[in-house]
Amino acid sequence: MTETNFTPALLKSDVLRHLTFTLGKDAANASGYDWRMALSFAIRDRIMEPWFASTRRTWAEDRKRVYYLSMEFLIGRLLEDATVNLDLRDISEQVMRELGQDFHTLVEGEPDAALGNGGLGRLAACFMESMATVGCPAYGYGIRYEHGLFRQSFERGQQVEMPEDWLSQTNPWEFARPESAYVIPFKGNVEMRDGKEFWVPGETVLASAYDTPVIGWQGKWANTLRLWSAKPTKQFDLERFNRGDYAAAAEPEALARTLSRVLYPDDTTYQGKELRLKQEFFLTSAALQDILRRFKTRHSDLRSLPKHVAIQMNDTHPAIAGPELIRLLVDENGMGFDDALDTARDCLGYTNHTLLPEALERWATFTFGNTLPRHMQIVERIDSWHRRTFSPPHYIGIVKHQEVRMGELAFVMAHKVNGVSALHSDLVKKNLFPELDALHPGRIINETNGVTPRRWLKMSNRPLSGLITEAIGAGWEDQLDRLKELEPLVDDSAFRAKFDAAKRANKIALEAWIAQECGVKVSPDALFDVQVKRIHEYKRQLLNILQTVAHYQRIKANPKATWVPRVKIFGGKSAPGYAVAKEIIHLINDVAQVINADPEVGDLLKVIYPANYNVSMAERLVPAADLSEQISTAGKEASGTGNMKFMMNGAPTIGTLDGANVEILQEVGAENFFLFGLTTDEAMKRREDPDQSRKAIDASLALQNVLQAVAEGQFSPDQKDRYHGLVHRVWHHDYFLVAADFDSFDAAQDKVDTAYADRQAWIKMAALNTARSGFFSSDRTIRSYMKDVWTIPSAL
Ligand code: 26V
Repeated sequence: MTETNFTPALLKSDVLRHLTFTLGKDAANASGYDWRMALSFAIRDRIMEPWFASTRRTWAEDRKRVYYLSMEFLIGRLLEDATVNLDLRDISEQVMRELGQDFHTLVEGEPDAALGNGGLGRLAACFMESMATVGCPAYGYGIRYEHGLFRQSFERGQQVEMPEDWLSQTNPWEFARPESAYVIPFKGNVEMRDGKEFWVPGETVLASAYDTPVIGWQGKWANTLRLWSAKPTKQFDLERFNRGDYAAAAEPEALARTLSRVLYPDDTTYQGKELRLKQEFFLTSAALQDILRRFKTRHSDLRSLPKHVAIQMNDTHPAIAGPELIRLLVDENGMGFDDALDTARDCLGYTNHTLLPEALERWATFTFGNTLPRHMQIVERIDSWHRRTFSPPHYIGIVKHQEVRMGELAFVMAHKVNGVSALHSDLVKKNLFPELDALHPGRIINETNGVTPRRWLKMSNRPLSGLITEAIGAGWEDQLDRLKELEPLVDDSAFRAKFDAAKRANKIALEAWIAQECGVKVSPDALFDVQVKRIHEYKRQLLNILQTVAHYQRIKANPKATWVPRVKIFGGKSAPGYAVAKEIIHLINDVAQVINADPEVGDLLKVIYPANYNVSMAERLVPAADLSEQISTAGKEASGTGNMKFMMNGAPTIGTLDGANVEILQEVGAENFFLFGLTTDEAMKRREDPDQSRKAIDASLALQNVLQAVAEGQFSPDQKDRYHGLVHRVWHHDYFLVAADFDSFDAAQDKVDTAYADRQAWIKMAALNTARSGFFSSDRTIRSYMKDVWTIPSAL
């Protein structure tokens, strides 16, 4: 990069040039959209040099590359992130001010790229940023969904889904690469030709590439996110058109485009939908064809592929990569099956992100064989090869009960399998793949998740990141362990005052936003208690809202007592077909309405649930949080990554011993963490008692009162029996142990109140959370993958 790129004068002239020549607008009548585009293009220009330089170096030094295959990339906005990593954030603000524009307002005009559901997709986005930051040559491969995750609104307290439309505006960050396109085959038959199997597809679509550069911290390295868009192989049926059948002439086009039309919004229950399988193969085949094409421009011996190529499967969604790579090597490149299998496995790694049985992918052999007939044969062959070679004591089948099990397939086809937190990786070994672990000792490893501190601290929390730089100097952004240097300062009252002021500034900003968004006035003196994540029974938003009701009842019983004022903030979407999750959303909104309208309660308790939680909303909420709710049933949350963002931003956790909470507790110390609830082992034991929830309710007067109020319709006066079903489930089918953990959670919340009331002690605890969060940088995670899974050195 040349220093002159960084002068405000040059940036300004580039913005104006783009406004004129790229947007075709006169400054006098340019809209906010036009100005944002002009700035985005001017910033984008400054990414090109590091991007090209990185690519050139990778080629010149013939470096090994990582290919991160993911059905989801939950990116959010890119403009401010790019300015931060190029060190142009403040200059951009200044330049736009001189042009009469408010940087903040412009930035917020950018739609979120919401090409993901939740944790798994956001992790992929953090990994892309960290791979660029640590100089790991990499490509992300995904699908360029026309519609990302749906927009959520509430109508009479209930979730309503609307299509999301991020591409209806120009996306300034992507480059169409129509020259990089691959034919993706489906269906048809396998025929024998000269004693070899030969796939004759029944239909084909074209995968066409769109590239987005991903720039790392300080622009030292940049990688590519390559997203595939489906196009028809046959643009247009000219014969039909000429016959006058205009609608039918466009059919192949319409059919092909459905493939990249929409992101599946259910990340909790697996449904064997053919279109989903086709999407998975579409991504995977396009990526592998692209990888082999790139490899072959330099090398000819495909057996050496693993020396140059590491392919990471983000969950089982791209697990067809095993069979597809074998197919490409055997059918299209003449390699023998056993060599192809070894080659593929030496390239492939598999990350597991969930233990929930209902989320594990299994395809009916009928669907699988119909859609991918050649792969069905290859899967059978992998399966029998595996049994023959390792002769397991018990039957392990990739194909079992007329289903293809994608977890087993991914495991067998990967040289490393990893969980995403210490506890989770243990459970992957002990509960999910015990037999496979015994056959392949050492294959399962742990790679605890992380988050990028550039987006989640530097960019989104300017008051705190400014204070950190003031306190320990610059350079912590890519050496997050340096936050440890803050530790001695927590005993300095001047530092604590500044830390508190930073948090307060964020809370005041959020207060204004809540007023505008929800029409509710909250007090920044209250404790901001935040639970934001997808709505799922195992994440137990129900436990949180029921405890909120208990707290409300106690205030009502004794309104004059001294209460620590709280704002309970919820955020999150439910899968559209997940009825129980939708009921929980309804209940939260109903409870909010009653409590927020109660004059006797006033500022003592407010319940806020802004609609359409997404990455950008997280960037507002996380910095303003006083308390982080991480309250999943032990053994169910693979890792969590929101928990890490809150910790970094100085919000202590109230949480169970689940996922990465275990490691957060370890890092921050028990005195700075509000632990409650059953452990994984205790939870499993507890479920053996069919009467467990009734016993817990019998033992808890508080819970009895809460359940009675909800069941009676105190929060649904317009429909008193609305929550009969929900309350019945807590009594009789409480698999996620809401009742069993209720009193323990309630007591922990009480400790939070007591701790919060001691202002200086609380600020110290909050600051220690930030100071001890260095481990949770995704840079650490990526370096560990590079060493233990990918065997790739840094290019920096
Ligand atoms: C499953 C399915 C089923 C088929 C349809 C679409 C779909 C989409 C996603 C999933 C799997 C979701 C698994 C997931 O998101 N796991 C989360 O991964 C985070 C990153 O490792 C981790 O922090 C969370 O604890 C974990 O729930």
